[in-house]
Amino acid sequence: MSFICGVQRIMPERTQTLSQWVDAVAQLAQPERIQWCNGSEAEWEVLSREMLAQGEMLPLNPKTYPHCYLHRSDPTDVARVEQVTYICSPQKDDAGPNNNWMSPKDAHSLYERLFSGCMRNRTLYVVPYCMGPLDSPWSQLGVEITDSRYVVANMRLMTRMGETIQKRIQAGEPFVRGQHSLGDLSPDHRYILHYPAENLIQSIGSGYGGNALLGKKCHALRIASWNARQEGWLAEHMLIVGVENPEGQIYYLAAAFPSSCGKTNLAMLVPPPSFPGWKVWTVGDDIAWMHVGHDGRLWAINPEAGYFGVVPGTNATTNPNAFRMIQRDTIFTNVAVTSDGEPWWEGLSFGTPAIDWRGRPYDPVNGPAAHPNSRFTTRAEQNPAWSKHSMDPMGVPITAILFGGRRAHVAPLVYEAKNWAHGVLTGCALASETTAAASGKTGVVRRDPMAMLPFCGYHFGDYWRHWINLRDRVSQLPRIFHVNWFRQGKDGKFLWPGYGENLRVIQWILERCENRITAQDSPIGYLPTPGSDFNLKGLTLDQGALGELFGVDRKDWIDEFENLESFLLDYEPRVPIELKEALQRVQRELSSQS
Ligand code: OXD
Ligand code: MN
Repeated sequence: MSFICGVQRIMPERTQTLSQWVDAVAQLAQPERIQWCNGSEAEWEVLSREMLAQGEMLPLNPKTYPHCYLHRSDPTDVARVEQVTYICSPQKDDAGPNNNWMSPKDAHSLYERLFSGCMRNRTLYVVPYCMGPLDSPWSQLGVEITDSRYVVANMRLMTRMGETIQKRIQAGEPFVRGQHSLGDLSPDHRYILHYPAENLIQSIGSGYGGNALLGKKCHALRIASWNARQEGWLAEHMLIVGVENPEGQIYYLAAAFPSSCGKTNLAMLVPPPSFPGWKVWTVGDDIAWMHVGHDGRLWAINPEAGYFGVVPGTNATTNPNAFRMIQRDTIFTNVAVTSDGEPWWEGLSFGTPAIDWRGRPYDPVNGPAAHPNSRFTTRAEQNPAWSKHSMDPMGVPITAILFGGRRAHVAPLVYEAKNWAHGVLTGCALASETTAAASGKTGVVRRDPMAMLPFCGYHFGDYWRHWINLRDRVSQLPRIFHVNWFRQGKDGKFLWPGYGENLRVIQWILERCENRITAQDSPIGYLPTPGSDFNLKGLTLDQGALGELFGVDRKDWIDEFENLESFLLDYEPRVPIELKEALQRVQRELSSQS
């Protein structure tokens, strides 16, 4: 146990050294050889040559896409698998209804069975990595053991990886252990097991990013959220973005959206011509670790060093920064290819696919050319909007927290929570239509509190309590807002243009945070007054759009809160009283006005 900047670091006692642990895994998995990865260019040269020779990576057009490669995954292995993702906490109740639970004893014996001999004729790679800036007290070290070269190649881009981390661990720094094998890639033998009390992850049967790059969802969210509760900080599924106004002042926002709902686009937003002098800086596009700073503000670091983003829909208009960033040194997964050997995806806006994501000649009867959850992996520094403050050991101070979902109806464009408990309730009430990032049906509205449903490593009731309690420790609490870029009219068309125009919403949020403007009171929160303080200059919207974008339909909201109330019942008796009071207050106001 140690103290870092007021945080008590709690890591389980470890009796095994790094090499003893690697030896033990090797003894079970029986690899042909073991390779300790040092993160060097020479190592990448060899690895990439082997991957190309084995067909694990295919070259793309070297003239137009230098150092870019395509990886095709097994067609049954294209997304996160929530149904076989487990939290193996000592007590079942601590995992909560939001997680699948397996007892640590059963999980360990399942692991022993599945990992036995699973690396025969393969290489076992040892990948030491750091989540967060190398010199940050908030960063955490980890080691992933894997038999997938694709995983090594992606971990090189997504984390700070290599020899220096290995040395730090060998000198005694605590680390999270991750054991990964492709196994036989059969969905029946696929399991993602987390032991938060042991800082241990075991993943078998999948090579997909969210299941196999263990530094990302498994370590930086599921294990880290458990640690964060014990140590008094937050590990969240949030982008971190800096918004600079023409006066040169930068405000940092953290924003939670469910997977594939535009976090990367918002993090890399390009101000439209109607916002001269404004700049947007990306600190992170997926995960935020937030600590209470000495000044009583909440400070955020991005534990990742790269982006594992959804490709379809990315083009020079929707996300110019991402579009430019992925023109070189990028690994594409499950995109289509043109006859010129260029990557292609739906929404690219030019070119024609010749070969689909499965390697077949493209035929529209087979569905989309690129898989809807096809991805790019790129180093963060390639983003033209990359913020150098991503490297700051103490991170950036957070002015506002945004929660957003993909809601065709009900949720207005933006509203502000009335106080911290109401803000936590607003996050808790987050609901969104499902997307291709997880296996299962898409387009179904599901409750996804704080966009953490697939990622919170413990009981949601305790998690909300942890959020509520933060107000006693953060003297300058961020203000909390809810946004919805996806509202549709009766004809099914989006009412809001989104993308760069979302800066209008952010401007309103920042002006609220600076107490420069007033807002309309409503039971669900404070709303902009269209035509007065909300900047609509130069924007043409469909007729009637404003009324829907800024309106609260009382009947819809009464239903929404009834649904929320019954959702919360599943988490009793651990739902904080403050949340229930905030919920009842909204319900009272909604019904008193009807
Ligand atoms: C992701 C996800 O890959 O949320 O970021 O699924
Ligand atoms: Mn994500």
